[in-house]
Amino acid sequence: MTATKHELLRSHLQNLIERELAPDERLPTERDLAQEFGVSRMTVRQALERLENERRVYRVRGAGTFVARPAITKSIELTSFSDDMRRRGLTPGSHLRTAESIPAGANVGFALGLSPADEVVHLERVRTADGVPMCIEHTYLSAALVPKLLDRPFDNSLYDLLRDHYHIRLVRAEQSIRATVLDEATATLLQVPAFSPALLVERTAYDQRDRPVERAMSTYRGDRYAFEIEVVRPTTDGTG
Ligand code: 16G
Repeated sequence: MTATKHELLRSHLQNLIERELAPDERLPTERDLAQEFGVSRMTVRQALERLENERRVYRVRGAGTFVARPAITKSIELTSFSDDMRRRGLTPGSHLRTAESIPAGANVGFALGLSPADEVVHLERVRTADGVPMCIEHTYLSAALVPKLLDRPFDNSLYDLLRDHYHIRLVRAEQSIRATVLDEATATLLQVPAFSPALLVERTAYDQRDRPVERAMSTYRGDRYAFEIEVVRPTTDGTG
């Protein structure tokens, strides 16, 4: 079966974006593409609009269509504490304070789709960056999904452990971020004055089969942590 003009145009554009052009370089004009592929300008425009909606190109009125920078920022990726610190050029660390198997209770149970009496593994860890405490994490995992987890060492990344030993990859999460102040005990652990501001991030993370696997409450020092959130204005009309 031979490729249609449409398909040829699409794969040509894909090749331009992925291989031939660098970010912020201009694509050929609609007119040139239409001529080259023997299709209408409307067809070219639709193909470009689609790429624009996928945020692989952007258009500047009167100037043309440009290759977008790969739009991945921390905010739209599901990352682990270890990933975040390494990206900042810091060495991640962890002090395990609690590791226990307990009943889920109402809130954690609800988040993980369990009944309150079902067992969860609870870990409390002080997370460090270059040895400096950055965050206190309470993590709850559905015990049935991670048998014998408590027999394993927790010196390193929990997400790596889940992936390597349980074939669980966390692929998406629901997350909320709110401001809080540190009580005295938590402030001591984080080596800051009591009642310092902090960020409380609550996360329910789902695996590749969309099972809720982890409920986590992470309290980050407000003086050392910022969340970057990329916001994108939706494309309202196709006229560029
Ligand atoms: C992040 C997650 C936490 C997860 C941890 C795993 C947030 C708010 N929390 O801190 O849910 O347990 O990473 O990190 O993003 P690890 O793989 O380095 O142990």
